[in-house]
Amino acid sequence: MDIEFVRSRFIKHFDGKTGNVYASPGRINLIGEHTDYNGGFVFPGAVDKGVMAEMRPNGTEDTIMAYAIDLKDRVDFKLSDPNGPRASWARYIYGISKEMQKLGVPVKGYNIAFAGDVPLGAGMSSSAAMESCFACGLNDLFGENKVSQWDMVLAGQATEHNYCGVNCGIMDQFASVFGKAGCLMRLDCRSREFEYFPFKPDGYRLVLLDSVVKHQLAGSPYNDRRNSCENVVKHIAAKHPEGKFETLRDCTWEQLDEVRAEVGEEDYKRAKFVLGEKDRVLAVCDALTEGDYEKVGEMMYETHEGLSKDYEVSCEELDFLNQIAKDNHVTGSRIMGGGFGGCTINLVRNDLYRQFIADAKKRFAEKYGHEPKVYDVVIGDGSRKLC
Ligand code: GAF
Repeated sequence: MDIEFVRSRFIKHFDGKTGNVYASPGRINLIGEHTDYNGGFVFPGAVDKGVMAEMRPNGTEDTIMAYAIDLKDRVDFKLSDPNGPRASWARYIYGISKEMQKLGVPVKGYNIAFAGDVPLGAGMSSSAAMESCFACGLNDLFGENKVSQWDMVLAGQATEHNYCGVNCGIMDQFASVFGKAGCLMRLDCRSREFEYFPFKPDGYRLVLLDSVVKHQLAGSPYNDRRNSCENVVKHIAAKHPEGKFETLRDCTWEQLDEVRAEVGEEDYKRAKFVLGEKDRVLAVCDALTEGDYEKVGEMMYETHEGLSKDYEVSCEELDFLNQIAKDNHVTGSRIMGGGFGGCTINLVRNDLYRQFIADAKKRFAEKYGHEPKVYDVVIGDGSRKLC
């Protein structure tokens, strides 16, 4: 994807004039899944794939003319329309525009054409890439760049909550806005403090295997998982009126055990996964600092097990890809992102890489009739204006 490609479509679909071009990436996450909305830690990085948009004020009060280049779909709508557009991609534009207005940005009518190369439904957060790209553009075109990076992260998250039906955490939008080439970022989702970790594993590489099974987070089991976690916190808080319990981050293993019978086995198992995952992120950061990639890999397998058996966000295809990784002595492998399809992320020794990929393609195709897609991870920069 390059600027000239997006620009040529922008010119063709609107009045021949050019605008400004912005880009934002999708993300990977080494470890720390479903911990963000539980006040825990995550360890993502931006990727070299994302969304690029050309945008230009069109002189109207609040008419947005939007063109999704990849879908060849055009939708025009007014920001004052209380319902907004129906097309799911256009709701991201409507939602982020409304959220930026709430932050005091005087958004007026504009034209926008955008394209992306983050694979859809792969768990690499194409939606956060859209939100942060559009937020970056609106901040620049209408807001004199006064909105902070964190406020843009929160505006993206609010877009998911208020216009797209997904009660997500802040990991994806954070990674897309703050990403830095060559670095993973450890984020404490409660305090919002974060640290860049240069990531260049000597002798290993990260590769994603995309099952091409599509997940659908909206109005879905994702929100159920979040409700389960919140339910456990509510029960623990009721038992300990002296304490302050906002998220599972505030809860101990003992407190979780105390409410096991009353919350039921399903919610218990989900909360158990989250408590373990919080510790695993910190253990992985320590292991990375020591250059102990085998330890990092062990934790990744543990996460997969928990996401599959306790959190129940895996599927047959992802469990199969994980098994293939084990069979090929891959150092670490796990589901990445929200789950219910998408990718596994694999930390693999350079000398095992070729054989692993060949075996995964062969066995997956034999079982499911198509090969998994393979993406070598390149850690790239966050949201930016290109021209
Ligand atoms: C999705 C959500 F959008 C994130 O906030 C996060 O919860 C993730 O699933 C799971 O870690 O990508």
